[in-house]
Amino acid sequence: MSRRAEQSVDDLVGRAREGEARAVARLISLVEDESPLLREVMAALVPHAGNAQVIGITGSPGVGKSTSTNALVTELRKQEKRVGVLAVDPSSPFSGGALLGDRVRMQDHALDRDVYIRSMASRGHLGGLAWATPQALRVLDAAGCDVIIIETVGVGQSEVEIAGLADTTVVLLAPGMGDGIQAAKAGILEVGDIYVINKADRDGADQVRRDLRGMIALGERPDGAWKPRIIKTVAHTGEGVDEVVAELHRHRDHLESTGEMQRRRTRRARDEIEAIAVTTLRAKWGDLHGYDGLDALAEAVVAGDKDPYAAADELVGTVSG
Ligand SMILES: Nc1nc2c(ncn2[C@@H]2O[C@H](COP(=O)(O)OP(=O)(O)OP(=O)(O)O)[C@@H](O)[C@H]2O)c(=O)[nH]1
Ligand SMILES: [Mg+2]
Repeated sequence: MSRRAEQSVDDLVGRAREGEARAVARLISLVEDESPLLREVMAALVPHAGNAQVIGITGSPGVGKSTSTNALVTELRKQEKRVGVLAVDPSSPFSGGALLGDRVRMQDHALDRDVYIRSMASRGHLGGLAWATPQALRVLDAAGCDVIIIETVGVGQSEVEIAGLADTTVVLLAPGMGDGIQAAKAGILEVGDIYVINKADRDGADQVRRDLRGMIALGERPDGAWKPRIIKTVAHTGEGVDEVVAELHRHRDHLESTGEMQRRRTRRARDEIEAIAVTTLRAKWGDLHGYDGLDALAEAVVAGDKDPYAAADELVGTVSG
């Protein structure tokens, strides 16, 4: 990279660290656009990252994730924490639409310098969520966020995937949504560090709690392991949200004192390295479509001179070489 580009990346990182929202936005855009500056940006962030507690919020559509995120931000701001929110839509190539509603539900914090809210769509990326989200997390972390909340929009595999990115996973359930069955199906009973029964102002919250408690109790946990608590909240009034925040802090202390934080982060970094490496390889593969050697290999397979595995090995040798 040219000297000028280097200076501007350093400058951007410096301004992001001072809490300038525009600089943070620009850095995340460089991630989303897979900018040629990305490697440089990531290298510049290294000395500043590693402090933030990353919290994943998962749960069925409409369970109250955005409302709860908004309430959590309010509570964390009372403690003067700098907070980042990443709303990730893994299925849509657009950052508008459904995410617009989330913005509205989080608008309490629109003018707060110490709250950074960003919507991200990750479908355009080869590595999807696994690739782009950790890089955006690094930006927010380096920008000085004490806590980063990731909310996924939409359903499916992504809910469990997001748990892989978080230090602490909060699973939201609510009465009247058939959540008991959904929870078991999505495997979120294994990933929850904190369970929240939201919409506790509605009938049936205690029943959901009983069902959930029964299901959690079924899982074996070794001595000294974290025992997830179940907390009832009413997200739009903020009731119970202080308890959730207290539990978030307690979980962070637990992760740090047991070495589990280090283990989770190492596992996450492994996934991240793998996703980047695979993406890099795939990009090289793309270039190989125009590679004459591939035609020659294909002809050899058709002629019966080579089996496809041997041909593929030869090709992989070329790609990695
Ligand atoms: N009665 C009641 N309604 C709530 C509560 N929390 C959220 N809601 C309402 O439930 C609806 C969905 O809330 P959201 O926060 O958008 O839910 P979400 O999980 O983010 O939804 P998606 O992002 O679409 O998956 C909204 O109309 C909220 O006002 C609550 O504690 N009690
Ligand atoms: Mg939402």
